[in-house]
Parts: sequence; C-alpha cells; structure tokens
Amino acid sequence: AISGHKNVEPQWPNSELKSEYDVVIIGAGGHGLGAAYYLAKEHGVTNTAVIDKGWLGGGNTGRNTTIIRSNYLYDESARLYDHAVDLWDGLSQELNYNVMFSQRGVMMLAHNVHDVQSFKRHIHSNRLNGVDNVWLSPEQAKAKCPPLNISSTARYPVMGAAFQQRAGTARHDAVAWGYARAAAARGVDIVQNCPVVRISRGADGAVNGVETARGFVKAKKVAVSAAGGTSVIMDTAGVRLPLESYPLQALVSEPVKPVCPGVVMSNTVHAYISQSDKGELVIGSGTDQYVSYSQRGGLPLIEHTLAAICEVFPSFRRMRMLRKWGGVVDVTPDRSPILGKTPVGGLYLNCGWGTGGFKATPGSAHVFAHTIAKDEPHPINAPFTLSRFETGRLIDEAAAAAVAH
Ligand code: PYC
Repeated sequence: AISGHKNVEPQWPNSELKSEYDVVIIGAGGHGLGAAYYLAKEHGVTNTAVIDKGWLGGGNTGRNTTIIRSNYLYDESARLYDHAVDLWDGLSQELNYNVMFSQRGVMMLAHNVHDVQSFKRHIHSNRLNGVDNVWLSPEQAKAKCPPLNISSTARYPVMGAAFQQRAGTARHDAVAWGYARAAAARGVDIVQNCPVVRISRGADGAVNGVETARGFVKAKKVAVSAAGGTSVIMDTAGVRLPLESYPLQALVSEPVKPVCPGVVMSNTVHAYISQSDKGELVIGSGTDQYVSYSQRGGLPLIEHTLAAICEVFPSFRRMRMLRKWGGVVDVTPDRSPILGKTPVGGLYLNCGWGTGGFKATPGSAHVFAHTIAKDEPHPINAPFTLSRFETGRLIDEAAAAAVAH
C-alpha cells in the first residue's frame, strides 16, 4: 500500500517476472524474503525471485500476534529458536529498518499441578541449553503484570509462571518490509499477486521451474515457504506431506494507556495477550478444530478466548474489541517444523511451524538459505527433516507450542 501512495518512494521495486532464475522462492512472507536476503548476503546468490500469490507479508507474517521466545523443550528446538532470538537482537541494525524488536519478556502462566511440573521441566531443560527461563511465584508474576488475577478463588488460579526475559515482540509488517527492501537492494526480484500453480519436474525427476499465472519460469532450485498453502503446492510436485492446515485467530482491543508490560500466555485456557505500541491489547486464540484454508475462523473460538482473558484479567472485561483476523497455520504431527531438503532434487521445504512461525523468522530464513545454497542442511536445521516421520525421530514440542493445535 505504501508504494501506491503519492510522493512516497517505493522501498523496493515491484519486479517483472523473468523467464529464468537460479532460485525461485514461493511465498513472500518473512521466512521467504529472509531466505532470499541471506542467500544474497551470505552465499552470493542474487539471481532469485520471491513470488507470492498475494501481497508481500499478507500471509501469516502479517496475521500473527508477534510473540518471540525460545523456551522450547528439546535441544534441537532450543538451538533453532534461540538462533532466531540471537538474530532478532540486531536485526534492525542488520536491515537498517526498525523491526521494533522489544525484549519485554514472555510469561507462561501455570494454572494447575500439571502446568507447574511441565513448566519447571522446561525451565531446567532451557537452562541446560543456555536459554534463559525462570520460575516466578504468583506474586512475582503479578508484579510483572499488575492486571493479573492471582486470587486463590479465581476460576483459573495462577500457581506460578515460567518467564523468559529475552523473549518479547516485534513489528510483524516491518520484518517483511525490512527483509524485502534489503533483499531487493541486493538484486532479488519480488513478484507479488502472481500465484504459482505448479512446481515442474524434468525427466530426471529434479525440479526445473514453476508454472505461474504469468507463465513458466525456469529455475535450478525451488524453495517453498508457503505456510498454510504448502501442502497444496507441494502436491503439484508429487510430494505428500504430514501437514494439516488450521485457522488461527487473533484480535485487538481499542487502545488504552500502558497496562500490560510484557507478553502473558495462558496455554491451558488458550489465550495470550500483549499490548502493542499503539496501546491496543493484542489477543490470540487456539486453532479452530477443523482443517481449512480460510484466513478467518469461527466466532466460538474467540468467544472462548475472551472469556478466558476476562477471568485471568478481570479489569479488561469492559474493553471493546476493534478488529479480528485469522491466519492459516500448517501443523505437523510433532508440532515442529520441516526445514530442509525433500526427496526431489533441487526442491527445498520450510513449513510446519504451526503457531511458532513468526518467532523463528530470522533463524529459519538464515539456515534455510544455507540449505538452499549448499544443498545440505545447516547443523541447526539438520534434525528437522521430512524423513523423521518415517524414521520416528520426532521432536515432540506439543507442550511448548503454547496453545492447542
Ligand atoms: O508463542 O507459541 C507461541 C504462540 C502460540 C500462538 C501464538 N504464539
């Protein structure tokens, strides 16, 4: 939209699609644009197109609640998500674009004995992996977020919380725009409103291009970073994936003065909240319980979320909600991403992030670029293979994934 306004310099050109590229990336969200940026910057690969069926950042990058954290249970995940936190810290300088990364802390509330045990297990595991995460008493939790109801008679009593200080939020659009501008400056073509309808394979079985709404484009390598649309586009290359796509909804309230300093997640009741720099309460829900590719969800889900928010933060009961939206999250059976090579030569896959995609953006993009450039995984994404669903070496992060999905 910005580039359509009068007297505003476009921040990146709206490129014409060429007939041939070294790399075509499907999906112009943060992950795809970031991969194009790191391919150019760190591997010298600049003959790249990032193609999107809609507008840049219009998928899950622009439709999430911007939570960033790395307090996952297993070593593999801690390395991956903490690599992302390390890159978030410094991304504004790296891109010369203010992505408003704010390490305001993420607090996960424990409402029952199971939560207490599970979060303490995560804290111990995180410490062994060098990931900061500490246990807070109910009083310490309230000191960090005064509107929190810690009464022992509350419907959802707060028995303590896990708190990661290095975690926080960033400005979602700015992440896409920053990577887009920086990638375009290094020669990457960004092509919007151009659906890819088929991934094409040659006689040797390897990819040789993509069929788009604007014609065929030859490519030596094709990388898919298409979130909820992944299974449909990968099917055209003959690759079936263990993915299900679900709507995930969020909503914002009218703006108020600062009242909620950090991010508070209540995984048990499927509600999480933070306050944007504009003052709006940003509230997220669990996934709808049916598969769908629609970027909206059912009202009962957000009614449930708001009912939970009102119990946990009674002073928010009279807030009015302004807008709601939905993204489409692609979910694997172990709630960890698939990030690496595929059985098809020259075809690379970045998907299955469920509710965890935004927080991973720079780390995922960085190791995905390495994988594409070198045709082998970076040590950090090596465990996140597609083949783990055949071998059984799963990375089960269902408990760390925060909300039911
Ligand atoms: O931080 O895992 C998360 C999360 C879940 C839903 C939205 N963010």
